[in-house]
Amino acid sequence: MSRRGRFITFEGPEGSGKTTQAARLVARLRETGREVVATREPGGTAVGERIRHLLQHDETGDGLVPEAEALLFAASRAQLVREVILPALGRGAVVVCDRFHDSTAAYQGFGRGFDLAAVDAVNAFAIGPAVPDLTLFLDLDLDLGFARMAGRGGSADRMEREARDFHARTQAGYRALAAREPDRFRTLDAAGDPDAVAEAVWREVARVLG
Ligand code: T5A
Repeated sequence: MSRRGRFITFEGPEGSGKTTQAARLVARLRETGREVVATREPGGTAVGERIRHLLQHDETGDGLVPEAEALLFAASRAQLVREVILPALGRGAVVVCDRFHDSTAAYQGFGRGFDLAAVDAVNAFAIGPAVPDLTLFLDLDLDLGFARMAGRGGSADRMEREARDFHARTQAGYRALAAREPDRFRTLDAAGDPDAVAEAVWREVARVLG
């Protein structure tokens, strides 16, 4: 399938502001008259949302072994790519995704400690040609992120309940991934106020959209 659109992903630790910034970017892009497809991971399709529930909130998920967890994230992604992302890119849309395959590398690769080459292979199988044009890594001090999540209220999901060490490995993993692919990744300081972060996001997106 020919690919005329652009694919932008948001990544980062818990509470770094991905959902907030993805929504702001989508609104600003739509003001330009472009077709914009906003989606998220895990989820974004009927199948993916069922997988999301299992991974995050269903008590059945408490029995998941880490290998099954990694493959379920990949399964949700494989569905999203074929059902939503590739068709949208083929139409020339801008696709904005809140988390994508780098989350599996960071959380399951670095966080759970799986061999990165194996995780890369699973990711490659799941995403096929849907490699992001731009990945915005919102980097934030872990404690600030946890404080934001606490301020938002609600109960923590299965991944959020992981130990701080796990989240520290994940964040270090993101930094390693950004260093590994400097052309695709842009690291943004997520500690600023939402307007400042949104301006930094916009500068990077404008560069990619031309
Ligand atoms: N996961 C996911 C894997 O382990 N492997 C995978 O392959 C994938 C795809 C997904 C979970 O699954 C894991 C990672 C996650 O643990 P989720 O519900 O999608 O779970 O959770 P997150 O992606 O972490 O999203 P969150 O909503 O939890 O955090 P966000 O999106 O980073 O932050 P956001 O925008 O919701 O903001 C959080 C709070 O901070 C405020 C917001 O108003 C909100 O209250 N805020 C700010 N406050 C001050 N200054 C700013 N600049 C702010 N920006 C936002």
